[in-house]
Amino acid sequence: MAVTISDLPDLSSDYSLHDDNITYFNENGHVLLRAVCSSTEIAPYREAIVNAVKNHNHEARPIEQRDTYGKAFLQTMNLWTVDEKVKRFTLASRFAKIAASLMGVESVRLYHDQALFKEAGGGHTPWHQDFFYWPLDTSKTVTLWMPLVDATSDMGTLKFASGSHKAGYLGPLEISDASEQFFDELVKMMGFPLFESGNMKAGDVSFHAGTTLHNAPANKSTRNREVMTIIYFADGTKIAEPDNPYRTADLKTWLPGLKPGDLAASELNPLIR
Ligand SMILES: O=C(O)CCC(=O)C(=O)O
Repeated sequence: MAVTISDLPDLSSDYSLHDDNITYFNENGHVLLRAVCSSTEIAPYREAIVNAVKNHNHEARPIEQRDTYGKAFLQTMNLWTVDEKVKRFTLASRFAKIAASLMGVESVRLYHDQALFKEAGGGHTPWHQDFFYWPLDTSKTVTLWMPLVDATSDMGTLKFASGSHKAGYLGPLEISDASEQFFDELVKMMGFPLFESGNMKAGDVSFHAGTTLHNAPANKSTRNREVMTIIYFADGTKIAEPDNPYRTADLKTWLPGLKPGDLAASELNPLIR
């Protein structure tokens, strides 16, 4: 029987984040936290998110006919705005409080959520910095990345270049073969240690900063890597002048009605406490 809203577990209780986790995040630009949700908590949300992806993702091309970006994952964005059950997940205060603590801020706003399902046989995710896409005048951004199923490393869990966030914004490269090649060389040249997330249980979470270089291997397994992500930024952030077409498009889509210099606080960016 399908999950109803009243079946969904309450995700407002605190996760016990340790100072060590925060120190690690500040040093490395990413941190892996185990069991942010229990398997019992995650199961009904998984059902809701998988159904929402089925209803709202319209990719119909076989993997072989897509480019590198299209092969990497089925991307379905801002599901919280179209599905009340997903909304309960995306706006959960347990997650937002971790995000705020990691960034050392009072409170956070939502940028957007996105389901990223790397299909069985799906391709690698090239090296990139998320910040390339965002017209936000801050370094205080963080992405929550949570598998909804147990994800083994051969399904494509994330790899991070530790400490790369401290190098700041490294240039206008969208997720592509070119970003993979450029940043692969840069990672080697700069000698950033690599951190592979390895096997993750459903409900484990990695958080990474907006300028942390990351990629993911292909999904060599026969199972879909079902992942939900939520992007947060510090409350009080202003909108920066977009300097590439992706940032211009993001401004229109995720910060509707706002312009450079405005507080990033549209109706799509609720404060989450
Ligand atoms: O899930 C992936 O393969 C990539 C995820 C990613 O780049 C992100 O969440 O910022």
